[in-house]
Formats: sequence, C-alpha cells, structure tokens
Amino acid sequence: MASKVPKVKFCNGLECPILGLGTWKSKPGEVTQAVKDAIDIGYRHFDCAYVYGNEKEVGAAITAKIQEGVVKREDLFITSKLWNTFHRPDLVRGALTETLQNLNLTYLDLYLIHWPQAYKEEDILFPVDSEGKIQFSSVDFVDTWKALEPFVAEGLVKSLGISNFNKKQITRLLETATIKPVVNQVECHPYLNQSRLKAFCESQGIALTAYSPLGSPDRPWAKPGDPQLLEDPKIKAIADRLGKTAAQVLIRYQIDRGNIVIPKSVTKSRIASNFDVFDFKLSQEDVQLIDSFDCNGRLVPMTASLGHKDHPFENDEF
Ligand code: NAP
Ligand code: SBI
Repeated sequence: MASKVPKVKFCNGLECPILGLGTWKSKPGEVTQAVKDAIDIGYRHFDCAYVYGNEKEVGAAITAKIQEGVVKREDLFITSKLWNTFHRPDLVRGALTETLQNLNLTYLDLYLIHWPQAYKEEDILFPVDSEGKIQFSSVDFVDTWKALEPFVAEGLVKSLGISNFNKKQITRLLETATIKPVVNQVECHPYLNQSRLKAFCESQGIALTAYSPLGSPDRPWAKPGDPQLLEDPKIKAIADRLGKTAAQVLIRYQIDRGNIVIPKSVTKSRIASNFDVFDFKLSQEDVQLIDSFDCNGRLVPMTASLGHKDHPFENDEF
C-alpha cells in the first residue's frame, strides 16, 4: 500500500516521510503497542534515541509488523541518535552497534549526533560530580562526526545528521565534513519557530526536523502555570475555524513550512488524529499569523549542561 505521507528529499538524494512518531518519554510498557498502532495507521517514520531507554521495545514492534507482513524494512524510516557520553571516536561504533541490536535492525535510515556537547565517558548517561553537576568531556563534535562518516559506506546508516546544533556549530562542522548532515533536528513550534536557523539550514541544503511540535506538555520539568501550546486560544481559534484540532494545526504548521515533524503520542486515538493532517493545508496568511506567535519560548533548554564549551543555546546568534 502506497503511503499517503509526502516525503522530503535530502541533499544526498534519499527521502524521508515528512511526518514521524516521536518516542521520548514513551514508557517501555506502552511504546511497543504505540508503534504497532502507528504502523497500522500508516506511520512509516519513527524517531528513536539510545537515551530514551526504550529502543528494544520500539524494535519489538517493528520486528512484529515486518513478520506479520504489514510492512517491509525498506518501507520504514528509522532514526536514532548518538548520546553525549559516546562522542569519543573510539566509542561511536559500539554505541551504534548497541542501538542496532536494540532495534533489531541491520541499518538505520538516519543517525544523529544528539547534542553537540560531549559528556564524560562513563557508564551512566548523565555523569554527575559530587554536587550533582554534569561532568563534561572535551571531545570535539567535529572529531565525532569524522568517526561516524565510515558507517555510511559500510551500509550501517543511510544518512547522517545532527540535532540541537546552532549556526556556528553547523558552519564549523561543514568546514571539515566529507559527508554532509542531511538534517538538523531542533525544537520547533509557534513559540520558537526557528525561522533564522531554518533559513540558514536551507541555505546549506540541510532539512529541519521539528521536535516538541506540540509544546512537549509531558516534559519532565513542566511546571503548573507554564504556557500550554495545545491550549493557546489563538491556536484553538484557528483550529476551530478550520474544523481541526489544535494538535493538527501545530503539525500542519510544520508541514506547510516544509519541516519534517515528529509528534509523540502513546495514545491510539491521538496517534491517529495526529496522522490525519493530509486533507487540509494552512493558508499563507495562517502560517504568517502563527509565525507571529514566536516569543523565544524554548521548552527544552538543556540547562543541565549550561557552561559546556559546546552548549548550543548559550551566546548563540541562532
Ligand atoms: P510533543 O510531541 O510536542 O508532545 C508530546 C505530548 O503531547 C505527549 O504528552 C502526548 O501525550 C501529547 N499529545 C500528543 N498528541 C496529542 C493530541 N493530539 N492532543 C493532545 N495531546 C497530545 O513533545 P516531545 O515528545 O518533546 O517531542 C516529540 C519528539 O521529538 C520526541 O518524542 C522525540 O522523539 C523528539 N525530541 C528530540 C529531541 C532532541 O534533542 N533531538 C528533544 C525533544 C524531543 P500522550 O503520549 O499521552 O498521548
Ligand atoms: C532524555 F532521555 C532525558 C533527558 C532529556 O532532556 C533533554 C531533552 C531530551 C533529549 O536530549 N532528547 C529528547 O528527545 N529529550 C532528553 C531525553
């Protein structure tokens, strides 16, 4: 069955479904069913990461749906990410191997450097000192990238990309990269629409993937009284006028700007309604109206590693 999801063409000629399912915070006990439901609904793109601690359970769903004959491996687009404690060049192969084993795959469609900043190479994912502060590593992401590049020729990954990189960091990476990153996955929604970073990425042939497109209401550090994007009356008014939900408008906002978008849900009805966005389009006026809601409203500031030489959001132009 042909997928109804449009694809974005990468600078290396490969393609990616513009809509995928996010899996951060999806509990191991819930995510297998969520991914199975998503595949039945028509999703073909899944956004995973080693640090989410649920790759095995995502892999179980993928394996089951391939065994059932519902999809073939080549119909799927699977992303995962190299965590910050594995940036040292001698550690990247082991990290990718473990992710492939977890997901029960022989290759990834896309492997991202999850964050530009490296953490101390320890057995725990968030190594902290006696005061609870994250311990940094001085490994340069340029050297990490060099260690990832051979995986493409080896067939272990189809494409390489980056996540949470700012303009300066992308510029530096491009100076020495032999293989260009195909995407930069960054936080993107009406309160932080990333218009300048998007324009820069586009100028370099790099696609933008929008994470937390619904405002990440389940982010662990959300506090009562924080602004709630899905409840924003201005978004709701647009949704009501179009006969759509706020979530559908937020997803369509990304698609109509040409961004790849990866909303997370473990709720079957939401997984379905978030996918039901291909029978309408926002007008240019509505996209511009939503653009005007930008307020530098970053929801995933990664404050734990502020002070790191490669923290992407400190003193960045964009
Ligand atoms: P999000 O997709 O903006 O929001 C997810 C939350 O919205 C969940 O609580 C979900 O609830 C709820 N939700 C989903 N559909 C809904 C609907 N139709 N109506 C009402 N509520 C709805 O947040 P996110 O998980 O932060 O971002 C999406 C994905 O981006 C992540 O899962 C991850 O794959 C990726 N990401 C990457 C990075 C990075 O550093 N590269 C950082 C953050 C996120 P239920 O699940 O309970 O239905
Ligand atoms: C985690 F598994 C734990 C913490 C955390 O904080 C920042 C946001 C993030 C991340 O790095 N990538 C995500 O999708 N969420 C995350 C993930």
